[in-house]
Order: sequence, then structure tokens, then C-alpha cells
Amino acid sequence: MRLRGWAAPSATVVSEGKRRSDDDDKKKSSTKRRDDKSPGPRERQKPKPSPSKSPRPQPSRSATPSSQPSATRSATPSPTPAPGTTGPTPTRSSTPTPRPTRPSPSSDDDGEEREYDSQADFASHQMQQDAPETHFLETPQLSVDLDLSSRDLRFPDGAKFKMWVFHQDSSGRGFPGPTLRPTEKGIFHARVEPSMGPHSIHWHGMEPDPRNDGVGHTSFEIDDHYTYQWQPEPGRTHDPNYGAAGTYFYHCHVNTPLHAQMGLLGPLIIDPIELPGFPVAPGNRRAFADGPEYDIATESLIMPFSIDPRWHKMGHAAGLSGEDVGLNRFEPTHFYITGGLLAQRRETGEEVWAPTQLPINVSGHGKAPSLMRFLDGNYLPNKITFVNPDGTPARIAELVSHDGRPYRHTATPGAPAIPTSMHPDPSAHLFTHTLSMGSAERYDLLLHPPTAGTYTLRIEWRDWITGHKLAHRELPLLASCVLKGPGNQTYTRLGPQLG
Ligand SMILES: [Cu+2]
Repeated sequence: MRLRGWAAPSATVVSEGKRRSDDDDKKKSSTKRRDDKSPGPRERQKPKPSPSKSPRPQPSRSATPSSQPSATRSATPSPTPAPGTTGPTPTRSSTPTPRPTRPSPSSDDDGEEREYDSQADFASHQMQQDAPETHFLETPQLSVDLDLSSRDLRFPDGAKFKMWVFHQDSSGRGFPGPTLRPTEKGIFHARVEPSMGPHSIHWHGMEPDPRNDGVGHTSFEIDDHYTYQWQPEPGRTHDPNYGAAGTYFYHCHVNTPLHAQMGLLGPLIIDPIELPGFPVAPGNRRAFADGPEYDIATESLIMPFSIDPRWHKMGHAAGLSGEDVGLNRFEPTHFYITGGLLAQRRETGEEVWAPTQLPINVSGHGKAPSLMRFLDGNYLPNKITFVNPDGTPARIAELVSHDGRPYRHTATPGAPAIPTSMHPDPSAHLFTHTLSMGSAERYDLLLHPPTAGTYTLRIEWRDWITGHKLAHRELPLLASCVLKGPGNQTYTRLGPQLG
């Protein structure tokens, strides 16, 4: 089986209002060739002491925001046309505009011009830096410290595998990595300090500037530490061209096929800002700024994952010197549904986060629907099916967004792009009982079970070439609703049928 890396998803059920390039990996890492016969040990391009770096040009200001010219704070697109106007198309960019008073990026570029003999040669010689500087450092709204460690982790079936995991001081050293949840508009910092060789963090689906995108090919791999900085773009009412809220993930982008399979990935969820006209009821959140509300208590992440034990015996740089270690063959023998209720994740253990069952809300009985965030975290396509208590297909899943991009009704050019899930015409809503997704793809679904009872989420792993089923796992979904009893007492009903 040949790897495709984190391939970009193919076309989806409806055209989305916007389609940003989601995956630089596709362009850069998917065709890493291992046929380079050139011998010799792997030579990394270590930063060389150079006159341009020592002494390093000193920025003319400190990193404190108060010293910055506020007018040039840049990650928010500007100017902002009012919704519905036909002004010039704003430039979509979360890249800080370089200012002439700053050190130019080249002053930090320690690599020399180099010609590569092959793509394998290119992929094997990524720039490494010990502690690169974060340019245009701002005060963050959310800041996390991520370290990496190697553990033997026990999976739900009792099997143990060596895993490399991201962790925080406050989290356990489990898998997947800590759930990171920045809010739109807020500056986000992630300081990473790899303790076991060069790594990076790629924010899959976000669009930071190249230095903060965590792709070695366009910036650097990190030997010592680096603080990634980016700002998720805030959403606007009924505008398909703005807003970052949704489901993403982060992963190491060094020797990517191996490091991601070893466990260096975690969920990244961008929460929306609150827009005027879109208040949020207590206990709820919106899927995106002008999107539907969901019940926080039953919001879940579901990440299918599979393991090829052979890969978990390899070293950090396996295959990077042109030798063929077999990273073009992914033959998993273990298949897992990881994830669970996001509100109940306790990141304190050294374990695999995996659900045995999930509660979901019955449709229309006082609570907002449950939101399920899917992330295909393995190198195989997954087919997802919802099944009714009686075994028939359950058309209870409503697609609300895909790869962080909301589904919107864009049939009339220039008209407000209303989210399909909030459209007054019921036929605009995207209901399904089944869904296929490729590696790294994400779907956000609202669940609308009509009655209480035990539904089933069935996940199949498919061979990506033949489409043959390799394995399946099932997860019970316990649909219940809260009823008001005498004296306003509430009780939960979990049963076959509601009157
Ligand atoms: Cu890595």
C-alpha cells in the first residue's frame, strides 16, 4: 500500500461557499520518493554561524504590544466591506504584513542556496533551527506549551504500542495529543520544545504565514524551541469568505508519514466569536459564528485510528537518508475509534482517549442537538454509518461543515449565504445516514435522533486502492432526552419510544 500522506479531501456533497487550499502537505510530502540510491549518512543542514546572524539584527522594539503601532495590527483583513456590498474583494490573509523596520526573514535564514538532486534529497535536507525567533510577536489570548514524549501506550483492546505524543505539563501523556481550542480572533501561541530530535507542528487546515505553518519545506524544523503564532480569522454573518471556526488537527511535519502514525497529532478546534444577532443559550455553543447551536455537554470528537506495528519500531529519521524502510507500505492490524466527549476529557492520564459509548440528545426535546466532530486520523479511508435501534439505516446526521468550512446555501450569487443547517427550507438541510472520508478529512455533524434508544455508529476502514473493507468497529450512541416531571423535576428518559 502506498501512502498518500495527509491527502486533501475530494469534492463533497455540495459546493461550499469557500474552498481554501487546505493542504500544503499534498503538494509537498505526498510523493516523497525513497528511490534515491545516494549513499551516506543523513546530513542535516545545521545552522551555520554566519555574519548575518552574529550579531543578530536587533528588532527596534520589544515584543510588548504596547510598543506596537496599533494601526498595523494585521491579521484581521481590512478594509471590511459591509455584508452584502460589492466592494473590492478583500484580500484574505492571516499573514502579518511585513514592516520595513523589522528584520527581514532572510536575516534568520541560515540555509544556503542548495540544489537538490531529487525529491528524496530535498525531503531529507530540511532546514533545522535550534530556537528560531517568532517574528511580530504579539500578546496571545491563548498560549500553550507542548512537549513531546515517547511512551508505551495501552490501547482499548489491551495491545501496547510505542507512541510518540504531544503533551502539556497539565495534560497526561496520552493519545491523541491535548485538545487545543483557540477562539476566533484571538492570537494563539504554541511553544514547542522537542526533547527527542527535530520536530515541528503543522496546523492542518489553518493558514498561518510560512514560518508558523510548521512545514519544514517552507520554514524550519525545530531542534530546541519555537513559539508558533497565528490568529484564527473571525466569522461574519452569512459571509462564506470569512471565519475559521470548526474542526482541525495539528501534527508533526517532520518525516511526516512516520511521525503522524507514531502519534504526533491532536485535535484542534476553533471556537467562534459571538456575533450580534446570534446569541447563545446557556449550555450551548455555535458550530461557527452564524451557525447552529449545539449542546456542549454532548459534543464529541471521533477519530478513527489504525496501527501498523512494524512502523512503531522505527527510528525518528527512518527513511530520510534515501534507504527504503518500507514507509510506502501501511498495513495496519489494529483499528480503533479514539476520542469521546470533549467536555469530559480528562487530560491527566497516560492512556488512549477512547469512548465505549456516547450520549446524544433526542431531537426536539428541549436540548440543542449533539455535535459530532469527525477526524480521519489514519492513512485509510473511513466509511461511517449510523444505524437505528432496529438495525435499519438511521438518517439522523446533518452535515454542518467540512474541513472547517461551513456548508452554506450559495445558490443565489450575492444573496446572504445562510448556513444550510439554518435554512428555512428543510430541503436545504444535508441529512445522511452514511459518509465516506479520506485521510485527514474532517466533518462536523449535528445528530437528530427522533426517539430515545440505542443507535449505533459503525466505522469501517477501507483499503484506499481496492475499497475493500479491512475492519469495522461499532460505538453505541445512547439517545436520551430530559423531561420535566411534577414540580419541575427533571429526569432523563432512555427508552425505545417517546410519546
Ligand atoms: Cu516529529
